[in-house]
Amino acid sequence: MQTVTLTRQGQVAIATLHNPPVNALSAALRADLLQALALALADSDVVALVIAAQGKAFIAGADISEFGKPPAPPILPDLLAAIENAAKPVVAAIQGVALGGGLEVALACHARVATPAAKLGLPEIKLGLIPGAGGTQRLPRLIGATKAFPMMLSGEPIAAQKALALGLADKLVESDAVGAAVALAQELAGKGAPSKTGERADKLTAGDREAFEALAKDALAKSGDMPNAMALIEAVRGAFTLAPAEAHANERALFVKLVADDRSKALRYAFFAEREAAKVPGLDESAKPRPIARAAVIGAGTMGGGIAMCFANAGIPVTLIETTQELVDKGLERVRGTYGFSVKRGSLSEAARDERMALITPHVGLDGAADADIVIEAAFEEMGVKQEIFGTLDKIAKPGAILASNTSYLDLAEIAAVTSRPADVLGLHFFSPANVMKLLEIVRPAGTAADVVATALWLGRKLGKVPVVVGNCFGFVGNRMLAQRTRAAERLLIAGALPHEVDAALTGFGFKMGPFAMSDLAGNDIGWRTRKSLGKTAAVADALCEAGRFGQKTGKGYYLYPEGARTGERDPEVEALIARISQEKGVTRRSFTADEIVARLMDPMVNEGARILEEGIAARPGDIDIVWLNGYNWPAWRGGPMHWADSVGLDVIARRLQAQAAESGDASLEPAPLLRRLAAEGRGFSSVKAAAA
Ligand code: T1G
Repeated sequence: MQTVTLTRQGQVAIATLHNPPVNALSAALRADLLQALALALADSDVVALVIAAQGKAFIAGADISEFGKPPAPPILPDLLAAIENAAKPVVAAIQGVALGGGLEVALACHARVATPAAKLGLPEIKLGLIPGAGGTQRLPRLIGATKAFPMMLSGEPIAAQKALALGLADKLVESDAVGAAVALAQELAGKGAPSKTGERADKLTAGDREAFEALAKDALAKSGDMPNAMALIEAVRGAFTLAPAEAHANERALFVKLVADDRSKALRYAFFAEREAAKVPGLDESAKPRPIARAAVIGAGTMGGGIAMCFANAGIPVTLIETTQELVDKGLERVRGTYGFSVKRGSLSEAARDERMALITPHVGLDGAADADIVIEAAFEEMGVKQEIFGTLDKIAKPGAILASNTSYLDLAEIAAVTSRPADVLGLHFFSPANVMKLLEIVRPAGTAADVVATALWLGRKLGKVPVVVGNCFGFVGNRMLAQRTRAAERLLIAGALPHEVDAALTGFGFKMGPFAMSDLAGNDIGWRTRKSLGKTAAVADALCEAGRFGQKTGKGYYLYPEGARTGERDPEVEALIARISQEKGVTRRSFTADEIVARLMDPMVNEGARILEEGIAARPGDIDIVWLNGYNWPAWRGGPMHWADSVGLDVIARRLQAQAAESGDASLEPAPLLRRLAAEGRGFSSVKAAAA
């Protein structure tokens, strides 16, 4: 047995799992655990068995990388049946996370001992699945469906203390879970045949069923469009309506169907892509993060305040700097107000709010950054302004301090060039609202030191972000691709589509908002200012701004917002303006289907993604997908633009781009060389291996 060690304490055998890094239930671990169980049951000197684990996790669940491959025996349900039907008591000693199949192993045991560090959960819903090894049966039988169903629907783990209160854990011990489990196992051995969770029925009362059905109805109203929400309800309902064996078979059938569903495949792909993104090819392994005890943020606007909140939320003191007392007070008030919403919603206690506010020190003047280990500039998006700030910071900041800009598309090398320490300069691109959006683009100009990048990766995780290291170019990864979608959306208006049709096509694809509603929300003048600074034009977008139609903040943009409404209404004036521009350009307008709109918006984005890969701006296609999943609300169950492109077929996308390039005369729509090559070879982006940045 490679992954399980069998030892003895008195008459109790102990099977200790060691399958680093998180004891995922690989085929080898399942086989070794079954063998250890058989040895313990066959040994007449052994009266009971404890299942324990080495490392930070008890068991992190099934081995997600095995899904989609033919299941190797013993499949998990069979292993769990062997545990539950054992003639001798089996007790789980849970010292870390017991998730998914890991908790299902513990549920098949006859008792469970946990330490305070343990967390117990069934997160399968987050992978587009449901528990597939008895979780939807044994958990309701142990704690009642009214408690079990919300745990499985949210996928969030619970702490050991709460597990004890629910009856999910039998004992909570400060440490030595194994010792306590051995004692409990010995005790159970003297009480005859062990009681099987899967056969308990005392919690599944009529009242529990009624309460569960009410929760199920509410869940369907909220996420009925996800197949696994419905499957979870059907599986749990089986605990009330079917005999145990049938109910387990019903759960398994529902689970196996979901494993094959493209939405689950996309979520499982994203799980690994997010972890891969943290590995920067070519980054010096010996580079260690610099200590970050104090931060400073320059600019107390929406972004600066949000970034300061990220540090305060992570317990890192931060100085929030502005040019005048009035501006810094205003910025601090905005932060206090944002925390106030969380307190009102009940997601933050008043004490926690006060603690976090106390970590944010307002200050007027850049000298406030003198003692910071990292300074993040979030000032006006103009190169001159940024260079002036960095030139001054260079004289104020202490040696070794990292100087970062939150710029969303400007050249970090040009910013670094005005300092005497370019190796300490990089981009930390947060996404608005900075205290909410997960994505952090770590923009790495050529001269940035390896330990500065390592520090940024560490800081990203410390702030609870999803960090992705990207190269230094206009718009980096996300905004560079977004610019393509924005141009495509403008082209569609001129070719014949209307704003509400384009927006509806994207919300139908799974986005929360379409490009025009989003632009009205953010302010059409932002893009207008950028285009003017770059000497670019967009006929419809410019015409709206010239008419003062900046969006919600002016009551009208692509849509009308009567009396400050948050949802726009179609505006005949805008539609007449668009038709007039088409005419001026000699374009005969035509209608577009939702599928055509999606293709015309997404294909140019994917094409830009291919160029980004060719230039080494992103190390791998998965990094691009993680950027879009965490920074732009790309629908999670579609896996990101590059994963989506593979699902469409790169040959299809290449052909559509060629047709668009011919139709529009815009050569930039021709397929990028990488896209063309992969299409010709019948490959997908998933076959592209990571390249050193
Ligand atoms: N399978 C395979 N690999 C896994 C894994 C898993 N379940 N969990 C983690 N890893 C790898 C991960 O890819 C990374 O690899 C390394 O372990 C460290 O992970 C039948 C069907 C446990 C809280 O959804 O939530 O059971 O990059 O960086 O931040 O009903 O990993 O080092 O090569 O995340 O300390 C249900 C998923 C599965 C839990 C640890 N279980 N894992 O977090 O480390 S489905 C889950 C996590 C299932 C049953 C169903 C976290 C963690 P590498 P990490 P971490």
